Amino acid sequence: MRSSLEEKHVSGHERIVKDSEIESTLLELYKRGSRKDFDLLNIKLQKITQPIKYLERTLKIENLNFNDYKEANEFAMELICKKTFIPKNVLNNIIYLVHSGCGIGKNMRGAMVVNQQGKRLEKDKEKGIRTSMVDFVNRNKVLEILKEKGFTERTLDALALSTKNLSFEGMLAEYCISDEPDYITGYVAVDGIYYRITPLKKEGNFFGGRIYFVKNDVDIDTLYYYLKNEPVLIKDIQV
Ligand code: PML
Repeated sequence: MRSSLEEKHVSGHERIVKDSEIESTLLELYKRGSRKDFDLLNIKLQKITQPIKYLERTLKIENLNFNDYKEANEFAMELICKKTFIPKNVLNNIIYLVHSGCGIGKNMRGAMVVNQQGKRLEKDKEKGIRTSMVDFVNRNKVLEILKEKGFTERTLDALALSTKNLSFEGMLAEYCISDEPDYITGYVAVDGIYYRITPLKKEGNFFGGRIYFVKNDVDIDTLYYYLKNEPVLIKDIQV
């Protein structure tokens, strides 16, 4: 589902479901899209013909709170430096990009891809790369568990994306902040853990985005193909 207003993207969502769930899912997607004002809402249905990869469980959630977003970003950078060996000053500049409009004065549509030399590898610097084709075998059950623990539907979607991302052999870590100005919780995914960090961005900031940190020898076409086209279903959650 994609909705827009005056040709500007407003919201998007994707599900992988069985035939028997199509009707109810269409309604869910419509309801989700209509939470925000739009003048165009498209819902597209696509049959999955390729084999589905099943992952046993999500990354494990570690929920962490900090005094302010600067302190939180210091912690986030430590995690990423340790894994990627990108020098701190280089990493700092890369992370600053998603807090300040990605060098193009607006949010990228997808994620930045950065290797261990701190070099950006996206094929298109405005589009970036979008992870899609990922869902839970039983999304409602997982959502219920997360909500009981005080997490949100955003956590559910982000956890699915980051679990697929880190299941790619050449992916080392992911950094994410929301582009919603009042959603200040973000995360770093690394070594099987989803570090859910509050606050990872400054309240009121309209900028946000994702950075995928990859190995130097990553094959960019294989990475794009896996993240965009290979269907992945996750069976269970770790909280
Ligand atoms: C969380 O609540 O676990 C963080 C989710 C970040 C979502 C970023 C986004 O808006 O896509």
